[in-house]
Amino acid sequence: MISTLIQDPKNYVENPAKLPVLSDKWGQLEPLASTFDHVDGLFYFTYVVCIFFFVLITGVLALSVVKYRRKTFDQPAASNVTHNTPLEVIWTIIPLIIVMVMFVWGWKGSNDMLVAPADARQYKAVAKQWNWAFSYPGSKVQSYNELWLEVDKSAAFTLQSTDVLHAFFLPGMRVKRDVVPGRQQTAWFRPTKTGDYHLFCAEYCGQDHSKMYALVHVVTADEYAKKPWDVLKDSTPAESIASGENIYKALCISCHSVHGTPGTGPSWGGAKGLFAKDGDNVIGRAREVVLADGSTQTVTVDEAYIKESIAMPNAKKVAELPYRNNNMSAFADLDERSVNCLIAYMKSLASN
Ligand code: HEC
Ligand SMILES: [Cu+2]
Repeated sequence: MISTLIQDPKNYVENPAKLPVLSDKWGQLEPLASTFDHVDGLFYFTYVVCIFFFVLITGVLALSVVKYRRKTFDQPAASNVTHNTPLEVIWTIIPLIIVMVMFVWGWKGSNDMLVAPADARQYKAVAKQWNWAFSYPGSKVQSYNELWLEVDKSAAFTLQSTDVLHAFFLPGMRVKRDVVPGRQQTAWFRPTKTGDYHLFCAEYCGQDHSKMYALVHVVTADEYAKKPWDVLKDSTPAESIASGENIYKALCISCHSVHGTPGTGPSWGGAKGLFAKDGDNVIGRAREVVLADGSTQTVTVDEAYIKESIAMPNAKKVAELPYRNNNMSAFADLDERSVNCLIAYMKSLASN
């Protein structure tokens, strides 16, 4: 599920060389990689209209200021025009026509963007602080911060947020949609070129918003059929630990450290970590937790506590400050194999 490319979300920021380059030409859109060419047409049309009228209006204005200025203090006004009906009709009708062209063009285009074709593949994208999780039709495995799509095949998304406002922005596909908690949004597009594309979160969503990023791979039908996202290795304990570490880096690293350094959430390792070593055994440490009703309780960290902390973080909140006042977004949709890999990784961090 986690590819080898993944995925310390911070990697993308630290290794920009890995990323597709954004168009840096002034005033130009990203190269178009979907069927939504009306966005480009409308954008450049509006752009040209704006430049034309800017030059025309400021030009006439500047010319008049110079040519018809009062040259001596007592020069009388050369003329005293109050209105000009034909001219006023013209400068009302022409802009009206131009604006109607923009309206119809944009209205038709935005209608096309709302309704996905019937043969579109149905994906789900879940946004949370600070990562993206993607579900594929006919596959139980999700991928994180990395998405695979087939070229020339419509992809329809339901968009969900488990915490705050995010936005699903693929500049190359000409798609941008807010992801609103408690509400199901949709978006679709048909990628037309193979390659790697950006998916940014385009709505400020907290401290690591700028690192909330996913890489979108548009691949051929043959490559897509191999399910490149389905690569979770967990057949040996060592593989499970390595996979757990990858998932940690994709989903949890922004709030949890593994060597004792405090973060938004408590560290998984170090003297106050989740597990301690007792000879050859790994045992859970004691935790003071706050229940939903506000009462406190002492628990011993075990698999059930970890699973509950992942799926329902508010059921038992760590009582220690500042963690008690910080929130973790729920990962209720994380599949069981991934959770088991995470637990294997957490246990591998046990120290004396
Ligand atoms: C947005 C920040 C954030 C992210 C991302 C996050 N957590 Fe947390 N986590 C917290 C906070 C804050 C707490 C402490 C408050 C609480 O218990 O809800 C916590 C507590 C926990 C606990 C209980 C820890 C203890 O010491 O008893 C576990 C287990 C846990 N998180 C697992 C995870 C896993 C697994 C992931 C990734 C899949 C993850 N967290 C991602 C913020 C986060
Ligand atoms: Cu976001």
